[in-house]
Amino acid sequence: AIQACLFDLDGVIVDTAKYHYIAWRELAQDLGFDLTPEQNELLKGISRMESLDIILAIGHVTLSEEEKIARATIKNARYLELCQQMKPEDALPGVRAFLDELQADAIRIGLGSASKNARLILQGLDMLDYFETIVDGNRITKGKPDPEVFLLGARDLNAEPAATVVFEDAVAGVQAAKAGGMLAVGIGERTVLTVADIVIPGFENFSLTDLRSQLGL
Ligand code: B16
Ligand code: MG
Repeated sequence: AIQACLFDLDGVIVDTAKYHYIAWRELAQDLGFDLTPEQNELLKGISRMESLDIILAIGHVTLSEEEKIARATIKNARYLELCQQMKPEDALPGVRAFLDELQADAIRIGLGSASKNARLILQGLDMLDYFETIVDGNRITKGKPDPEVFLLGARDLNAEPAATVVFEDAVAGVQAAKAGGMLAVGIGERTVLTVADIVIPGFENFSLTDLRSQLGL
């Protein structure tokens, strides 16, 4: 039986990637190069400072550690400014109904995100109350694809990894779930999320019954 479900935030609960992209692109342009939407894909599920390193490599720019922190701080302030437009109706289609179903079935719910802004975002969506535990970028020492984020979440919820389902849109996140011995539901495309147990386009028209039958549980 499914004991717990752990959700990634960006790309699963809400589309914040578009705001990350605007803020990272401004940082790149300030440094004299552009960032394409395809390059932005590489940053999904990756921590803030690792994302910055990837972007600097794309632009062939080298910065001192101080300068990197300063740039990342400006990027985050801009990102949070953009996130202020976020409203409860910005939760991705079907997510709320799915969480309601889990709650009604007494399946425990947690968040496993690389973001240090996870609480703020959930607050903006008015969805904090769904989550019994939040494991975010402030708590973890190793980013996805390391399983730490989801193992901590399962432990907080007293769930066995093998009875825990992770919902993830990023390749690194699906890998993290599998490395932790969990069931992984990819949100996106099968061609991209190759190691997921099942892949769905989103939560619209997806019920707990569908989850159980597709996982063979
Ligand atoms: P922050 P997730 C990740 O969140 C995003 O996908 C990734 O693009 C972002 O760089 C990372 O959070 C860190 O975010 O700058 O807010 O700490 O998908 O793991 O929920
Ligand atoms: Mg994500």
